[in-house]
Amino acid sequence: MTHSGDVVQMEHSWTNARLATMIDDGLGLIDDGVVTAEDGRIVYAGPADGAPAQTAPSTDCGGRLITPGLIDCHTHLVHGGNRANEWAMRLDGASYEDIARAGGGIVSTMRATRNASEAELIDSALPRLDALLAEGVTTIEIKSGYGLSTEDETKMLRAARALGEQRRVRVAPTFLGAHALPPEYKGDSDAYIDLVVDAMIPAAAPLATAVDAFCEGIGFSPAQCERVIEAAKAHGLAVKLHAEQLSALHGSALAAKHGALSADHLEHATDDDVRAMAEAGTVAVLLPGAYYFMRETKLPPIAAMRRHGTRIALATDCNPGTSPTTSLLLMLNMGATLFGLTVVEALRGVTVNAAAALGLGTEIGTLEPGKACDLAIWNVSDPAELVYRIGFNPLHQRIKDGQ
Ligand code: DI6
Ligand code: FE
Repeated sequence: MTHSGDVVQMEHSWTNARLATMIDDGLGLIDDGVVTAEDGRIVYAGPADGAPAQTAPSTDCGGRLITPGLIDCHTHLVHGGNRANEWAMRLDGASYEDIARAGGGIVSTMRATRNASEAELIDSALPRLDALLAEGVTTIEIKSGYGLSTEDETKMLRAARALGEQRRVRVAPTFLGAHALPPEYKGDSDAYIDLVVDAMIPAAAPLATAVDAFCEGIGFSPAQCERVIEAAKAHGLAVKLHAEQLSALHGSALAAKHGALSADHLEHATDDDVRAMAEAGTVAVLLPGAYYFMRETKLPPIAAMRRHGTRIALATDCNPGTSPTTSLLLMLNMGATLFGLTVVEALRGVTVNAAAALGLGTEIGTLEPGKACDLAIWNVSDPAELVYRIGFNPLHQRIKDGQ
């Protein structure tokens, strides 16, 4: 049948494929597998010998591996400018905190973001988005947090949503007004949190699905973040938190207490923090790109996460200050090399657990009937190859909603 000029098959099958369904606890591998989609939804994903009779058009995958489309569940993809100059300063010996206190850091990106129009923000984000899509990403979370005024935060969220219209990608927009204190507040962070709670969250609520905050010594205190969380919940928005990146303020336990979807970074999280997260079902989003780029040495407590059963996701944290990467495949490798994740943990971290970190666990993240037919088809047959390579992209084809 035909939709708006494009020829769209209502039903389609991908045959002769190795499936990594991500069902249950492992990769859910099926050797001679078939995926069938109808109207953008998976109707069958399983062994060829159990597949319904093939009447629909099909694609022979030649033994290639099919995973769920990859999910980058933590990005700051939309922002003005870049901070290559500050990176040069850091290479000359300045610390991230030194630069932030001297008016650089997040605030320098704030200025560039405020000075950009919505169209300019979209244009500058598109090449970054395209780089992620070229690696099989079909869903991306995009945070605001560099506008730091009601007008500029909502501009960022509109730009994030527009990216989802300009490309075939699902965008989960997150409001991160409590990212940094804008200079016009002259150190009065409580007054800024008043603005976030009273004006910004109500304005952002129709544009975002979640609210995040930077719970950190150079960000906002746990008490301030709790005010933001409560306002988010009052507006029916999900909650996420940047926590335990630079210090142990136990924001991750606070996130768990409020049933947050995720707490992210977590290098300084304690055993109690990650136990609370496991009990609440709050996903631990690990960001090895930031760990690497900041030359962090404190490892997130992976052993404790395994012991308590905390779900682990991996994301790029794509941002101009601490993780200027647009490669989720590189994060798979860094999650393994730097954090010691297994192939199963790394791949579940960019599929099923990343879906949970966005509250989209019933919609995406596994190959099973009823979910959106978002697929990444790879020129490999062994899933370990996706975690093993450094700077090589074996994507064969990306399918979003069955197309
Ligand atoms: N943690 C991060 O790693 C980024 N934001 C945050 O809260 C850094 C953002 C930046 O430096 O621009
Ligand atoms: Fe971040």
